[in-house]
Amino acid sequence: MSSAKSFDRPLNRRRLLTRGLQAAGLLVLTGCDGLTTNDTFRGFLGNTEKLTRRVQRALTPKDALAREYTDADLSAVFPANGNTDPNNRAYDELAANGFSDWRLFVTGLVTTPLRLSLEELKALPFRTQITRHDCVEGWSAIGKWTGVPLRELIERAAPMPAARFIVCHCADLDDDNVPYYESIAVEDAYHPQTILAYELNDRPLDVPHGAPLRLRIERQLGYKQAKYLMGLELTDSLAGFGGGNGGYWEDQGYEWYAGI
Ligand SMILES: Nc1nc2c(c(=O)[nH]1)N[C@H]1C(S)=C(S)[C@@H](COP(=O)(O)O)O[C@H]1N2
Ligand SMILES: [Mo]
Repeated sequence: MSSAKSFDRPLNRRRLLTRGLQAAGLLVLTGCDGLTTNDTFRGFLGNTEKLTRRVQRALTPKDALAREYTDADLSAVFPANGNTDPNNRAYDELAANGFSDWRLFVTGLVTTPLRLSLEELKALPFRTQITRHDCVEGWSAIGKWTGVPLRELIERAAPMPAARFIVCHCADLDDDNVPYYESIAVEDAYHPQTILAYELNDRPLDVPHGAPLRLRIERQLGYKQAKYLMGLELTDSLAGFGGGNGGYWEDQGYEWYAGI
Protein backbone atom coordinates (compact mmCIF):
# COMPACT_ATOMS: atom_id res chain seq x y z
CA MET A 1 0.00 0.00 0.00
CA SER A 2 1.68 3.13 -1.11
CA SER A 3 -0.53 6.07 -0.27
CA ALA A 4 -3.87 6.89 1.26
CA LYS A 5 -4.89 8.60 -1.99
CA SER A 6 -5.19 5.42 -4.01
CA PHE A 7 -8.10 4.08 -1.94
CA ASP A 8 -10.17 7.19 -1.34
CA ARG A 9 -12.29 6.73 -4.42
CA PRO A 10 -13.20 3.03 -4.10
CA LEU A 11 -14.13 3.57 -0.44
CA ASN A 12 -16.40 6.46 -1.25
CA ARG A 13 -18.03 4.54 -4.03
CA ARG A 14 -18.63 1.65 -1.65
CA ARG A 15 -20.23 3.92 0.89
CA LEU A 16 -22.56 5.30 -1.75
CA LEU A 17 -23.52 1.79 -2.85
CA THR A 18 -24.28 0.73 0.71
CA ARG A 19 -26.41 3.78 1.20
CA GLY A 20 -28.25 3.00 -2.02
CA LEU A 21 -29.04 -0.54 -0.89
CA GLN A 22 -30.18 0.61 2.50
CA ALA A 23 -32.38 3.20 0.88
CA ALA A 24 -33.93 0.47 -1.29
CA GLY A 25 -34.60 -1.66 1.81
CA LEU A 26 -36.11 1.20 3.69
CA LEU A 27 -38.29 2.09 0.75
CA VAL A 28 -39.83 -1.37 0.86
CA LEU A 29 -40.27 -1.13 4.61
CA THR A 30 -42.48 1.90 4.24
CA GLY A 31 -45.06 -0.60 2.97
CA CYS A 32 -45.56 0.82 -0.50
CA ASP A 33 -46.91 -2.34 -2.17
CA GLY A 34 -46.94 -0.64 -5.51
CA LEU A 35 -43.17 -0.81 -5.58
CA THR A 36 -42.91 -4.60 -5.50
CA THR A 37 -45.17 -4.96 -8.52
CA ASN A 38 -43.39 -2.25 -10.44
CA ASP A 39 -41.34 -4.02 -13.15
CA THR A 40 -38.43 -1.63 -13.08
CA PHE A 41 -38.09 -1.93 -9.36
CA ARG A 42 -38.42 -5.71 -9.52
CA GLY A 43 -35.75 -5.87 -12.17
CA PHE A 44 -33.44 -3.94 -9.93
CA LEU A 45 -33.93 -6.31 -7.02
CA GLY A 46 -33.96 -9.48 -9.11
CA ASN A 47 -36.36 -11.60 -7.07
CA THR A 48 -38.22 -11.86 -3.79
CA GLU A 49 -35.39 -13.71 -2.07
CA LYS A 50 -32.98 -10.91 -2.81
CA LEU A 51 -35.60 -8.45 -1.70
CA THR A 52 -35.87 -10.17 1.67
CA ARG A 53 -32.11 -10.22 2.06
CA ARG A 54 -31.87 -6.51 1.41
CA VAL A 55 -34.63 -5.73 3.84
CA GLN A 56 -32.76 -7.80 6.43
CA ARG A 57 -29.54 -5.97 5.71
CA ALA A 58 -31.32 -2.68 6.33
CA LEU A 59 -32.82 -4.02 9.53
CA THR A 60 -29.82 -5.82 11.05
CA PRO A 61 -26.66 -4.64 9.34
CA LYS A 62 -24.52 -6.27 12.05
CA ASP A 63 -25.78 -9.76 11.19
CA ALA A 64 -25.82 -9.50 7.39
CA LEU A 65 -23.71 -12.12 5.63
CA ALA A 66 -21.07 -11.30 3.05
CA ARG A 67 -21.81 -12.99 -0.25
CA GLU A 68 -20.50 -16.54 -0.54
CA TYR A 69 -19.35 -18.11 -3.81
CA THR A 70 -18.82 -21.61 -5.22
CA ASP A 71 -15.70 -23.61 -6.10
CA ALA A 72 -16.23 -22.58 -9.72
CA ASP A 73 -15.67 -18.94 -8.73
CA LEU A 74 -12.29 -19.45 -7.01
CA SER A 75 -9.54 -17.16 -8.31
CA ALA A 76 -6.82 -19.06 -10.15
CA VAL A 77 -4.27 -17.21 -8.03
CA PHE A 78 -4.93 -15.67 -4.65
CA PRO A 79 -2.23 -12.96 -4.39
CA ALA A 80 -0.22 -12.60 -1.20
CA ASN A 81 -0.01 -8.99 -0.05
CA GLY A 82 1.48 -6.80 2.65
CA ASN A 83 4.08 -8.67 4.64
CA THR A 84 4.55 -12.09 3.09
CA ASP A 85 7.20 -13.30 5.54
CA PRO A 86 7.22 -12.15 9.17
CA ASN A 87 10.90 -11.09 9.26
CA ASN A 88 11.16 -12.43 12.79
CA ARG A 89 13.48 -15.13 14.17
CA ALA A 90 11.01 -16.49 16.74
CA TYR A 91 8.47 -17.01 13.96
CA ASP A 92 11.04 -18.71 11.72
CA GLU A 93 11.74 -21.23 14.49
CA LEU A 94 8.04 -21.97 14.90
CA ALA A 95 7.63 -22.38 11.13
CA ALA A 96 10.65 -24.72 10.97
CA ASN A 97 8.83 -27.07 13.38
CA GLY A 98 5.61 -27.03 11.39
CA PHE A 99 4.13 -24.74 14.08
CA SER A 100 3.94 -27.61 16.59
CA ASP A 101 5.28 -25.24 19.30
CA TRP A 102 3.08 -22.32 18.24
CA ARG A 103 0.28 -21.39 20.64
CA LEU A 104 -2.54 -18.90 20.25
CA PHE A 105 -3.05 -16.84 23.40
CA VAL A 106 -6.40 -15.30 24.32
CA THR A 107 -5.81 -12.83 27.12
CA GLY A 108 -6.89 -9.50 28.58
CA LEU A 109 -10.42 -8.85 29.81
CA VAL A 110 -11.48 -12.50 29.84
CA THR A 111 -12.57 -14.78 32.66
CA THR A 112 -10.70 -17.80 31.25
CA PRO A 113 -7.48 -17.01 29.38
CA LEU A 114 -6.73 -19.55 26.63
CA ARG A 115 -3.55 -21.02 25.19
CA LEU A 116 -4.28 -23.24 22.20
CA SER A 117 -2.17 -25.33 19.85
CA LEU A 118 -3.00 -25.66 16.17
CA GLU A 119 -4.16 -29.22 16.82
CA GLU A 120 -6.51 -28.04 19.55
CA LEU A 121 -7.91 -25.35 17.26
CA LYS A 122 -8.46 -27.88 14.47
CA ALA A 123 -10.41 -30.12 16.87
CA LEU A 124 -12.98 -27.37 17.42
CA PRO A 125 -16.04 -26.84 15.20
CA PHE A 126 -15.02 -25.33 11.87
CA ARG A 127 -16.57 -23.37 9.04
CA THR A 128 -15.66 -23.22 5.35
CA GLN A 129 -16.58 -20.13 3.33
CA ILE A 130 -15.80 -18.97 -0.19
CA THR A 131 -15.63 -15.20 -0.17
CA ARG A 132 -14.17 -12.23 -1.98
CA HIS A 133 -11.24 -10.44 -0.43
CA ASP A 134 -11.08 -6.72 -1.29
CA CYS A 135 -7.80 -4.90 -0.85
CA VAL A 136 -7.81 -1.11 -0.86
CA GLU A 137 -4.92 -1.22 -3.30
CA GLY A 138 -7.48 -2.10 -5.94
CA TRP A 139 -7.45 -5.88 -6.27
CA SER A 140 -9.89 -8.58 -5.23
CA ALA A 141 -9.67 -12.36 -5.10
CA ILE A 142 -12.06 -15.16 -4.28
CA GLY A 143 -10.73 -17.81 -1.90
CA LYS A 144 -12.01 -20.69 0.18
CA TRP A 145 -11.25 -20.33 3.87
CA THR A 146 -11.58 -22.97 6.57
CA GLY A 147 -11.18 -22.23 10.24
CA VAL A 148 -12.68 -22.05 13.69
CA PRO A 149 -15.43 -19.49 14.23
CA LEU A 150 -14.01 -16.82 16.50
CA ARG A 151 -17.22 -17.10 18.50
CA GLU A 152 -16.08 -20.56 19.69
CA LEU A 153 -12.97 -19.10 21.31
CA ILE A 154 -14.57 -15.97 22.70
CA GLU A 155 -17.36 -17.95 24.33
CA ARG A 156 -14.78 -20.23 25.96
CA ALA A 157 -12.73 -17.28 27.15
CA ALA A 158 -15.86 -15.54 28.50
CA PRO A 159 -15.23 -11.80 28.04
CA MET A 160 -15.67 -9.54 31.01
CA PRO A 161 -18.44 -6.93 30.57
CA ALA A 162 -15.91 -4.13 30.03
CA ALA A 163 -14.35 -5.85 26.96
CA ARG A 164 -15.13 -3.86 23.79
CA PHE A 165 -12.35 -4.73 21.34
CA ILE A 166 -10.28 -7.74 20.35
CA VAL A 167 -6.71 -6.80 19.45
CA CYS A 168 -4.96 -9.22 17.08
CA HIS A 169 -1.23 -9.46 17.78
CA CYS A 170 0.67 -10.63 14.71
CA ALA A 171 4.16 -12.11 14.37
CA ASP A 172 5.33 -9.88 11.54
CA LEU A 173 7.35 -6.69 11.54
CA ASP A 174 7.65 -4.30 8.63
CA ASP A 175 11.00 -3.10 7.24
CA ASP A 176 11.26 -0.58 10.09
CA ASN A 177 10.50 -3.32 12.67
CA VAL A 178 7.00 -1.94 13.35
CA PRO A 179 4.71 -4.84 14.34
CA TYR A 180 1.49 -5.47 12.43
CA TYR A 181 -1.64 -5.55 14.56
CA GLU A 182 -5.36 -5.14 14.06
CA SER A 183 -8.51 -4.92 16.15
CA ILE A 184 -12.20 -5.62 15.79
CA ALA A 185 -15.29 -5.01 17.92
CA VAL A 186 -16.09 -7.87 20.32
CA GLU A 187 -19.60 -8.10 18.85
CA ASP A 188 -18.16 -8.80 15.39
CA ALA A 189 -16.49 -11.94 16.80
CA TYR A 190 -19.98 -13.45 17.03
CA HIS A 191 -20.70 -12.96 13.31
CA PRO A 192 -20.87 -16.42 11.68
CA GLN A 193 -18.33 -15.50 8.98
CA THR A 194 -15.71 -14.25 11.43
CA ILE A 195 -13.29 -17.17 11.58
CA LEU A 196 -9.66 -17.91 12.40
CA ALA A 197 -8.58 -19.65 9.22
CA TYR A 198 -5.93 -22.37 9.01
CA GLU A 199 -6.69 -23.45 5.42
CA LEU A 200 -6.86 -21.60 2.12
CA ASN A 201 -8.32 -23.48 -0.84
CA ASP A 202 -8.28 -26.82 1.04
CA ARG A 203 -4.59 -26.60 1.92
CA PRO A 204 -2.87 -25.56 5.14
CA LEU A 205 -2.29 -21.82 5.14
CA ASP A 206 1.17 -21.09 3.70
CA VAL A 207 3.56 -18.46 5.04
CA PRO A 208 2.73 -15.74 2.46
CA HIS A 209 -0.98 -15.98 3.36
CA GLY A 210 -0.46 -15.88 7.12
CA ALA A 211 0.49 -19.33 8.49
CA PRO A 212 -0.45 -20.85 10.79
CA LEU A 213 -3.60 -18.82 11.51
CA ARG A 214 -5.22 -15.63 10.21
CA LEU A 215 -8.40 -13.73 10.79
CA ARG A 216 -11.18 -13.66 8.21
CA ILE A 217 -13.80 -11.02 8.91
CA GLU A 218 -15.63 -11.05 5.64
CA ARG A 219 -17.54 -7.78 5.61
CA GLN A 220 -14.42 -5.74 6.16
CA LEU A 221 -11.51 -4.74 3.94
CA GLY A 222 -8.29 -6.65 3.29
CA TYR A 223 -6.14 -4.96 5.89
CA LYS A 224 -8.48 -6.13 8.69
CA GLN A 225 -7.71 -9.79 7.79
CA ALA A 226 -4.79 -10.11 10.20
CA LYS A 227 -2.23 -12.78 9.25
CA TYR A 228 0.39 -14.53 11.48
CA LEU A 229 -1.82 -14.50 14.58
CA MET A 230 0.00 -14.98 17.88
CA GLY A 231 -2.48 -13.63 20.39
CA LEU A 232 -5.90 -12.08 20.83
CA GLU A 233 -6.24 -9.54 23.60
CA LEU A 234 -9.60 -8.29 24.84
CA THR A 235 -9.58 -4.70 25.94
CA ASP A 236 -11.83 -1.78 26.78
CA SER A 237 -9.68 0.73 24.87
CA LEU A 238 -7.38 0.79 21.84
CA ALA A 239 -5.30 3.63 23.25
CA GLY A 240 -2.49 1.43 24.61
CA PHE A 241 -1.75 -0.41 21.35
CA GLY A 242 0.58 0.78 18.59
CA GLY A 243 -0.27 4.35 17.64
CA GLY A 244 -3.63 4.04 19.40
CA ASN A 245 -5.86 3.87 16.31
CA GLY A 246 -6.58 0.16 16.40
CA GLY A 247 -4.28 -1.17 13.68
CA TYR A 248 -1.09 -0.87 11.67
CA TRP A 249 -2.82 0.81 8.72
CA GLU A 250 -5.23 2.73 10.93
CA ASP A 251 -2.19 4.31 12.58
CA GLN A 252 -1.38 5.62 9.09
CA GLY A 253 -4.81 7.11 8.56
CA TYR A 254 -6.95 4.24 7.31
CA GLU A 255 -10.48 3.82 8.58
CA TRP A 256 -10.88 1.52 11.63
CA TYR A 257 -14.20 -0.16 10.80
CA ALA A 258 -13.37 -0.62 7.10
CA GLY A 259 -16.77 -2.10 6.26
CA ILE A 260 -17.50 -3.29 2.74
N1 LIG B 1 -0.03 -9.70 9.85
C1 LIG B 1 -0.40 -9.09 8.71
N2 LIG B 1 -1.66 -9.18 8.31
C2 LIG B 1 -2.04 -8.59 7.17
C3 LIG B 1 -1.14 -7.82 6.38
C4 LIG B 1 0.19 -7.75 6.81
O1 LIG B 1 1.06 -7.12 6.19
N3 LIG B 1 0.53 -8.39 7.99
N4 LIG B 1 -1.59 -7.21 5.23
C5 LIG B 1 -3.04 -6.98 5.12
C6 LIG B 1 -3.47 -6.61 3.78
S1 LIG B 1 -3.30 -4.99 3.32
C7 LIG B 1 -4.11 -7.49 2.95
S2 LIG B 1 -4.77 -7.02 1.47
C8 LIG B 1 -4.21 -8.91 3.32
C9 LIG B 1 -3.50 -9.75 2.30
O2 LIG B 1 -3.72 -11.11 2.57
P1 LIG B 1 -3.07 -12.17 1.60
O3 LIG B 1 -1.57 -12.02 1.70
O4 LIG B 1 -3.56 -13.50 2.05
O5 LIG B 1 -3.55 -11.81 0.23
O6 LIG B 1 -3.66 -9.20 4.60
C10 LIG B 1 -3.81 -8.20 5.55
N5 LIG B 1 -3.34 -8.71 6.79
MO1 LIG C 1 -4.69 -4.76 1.46
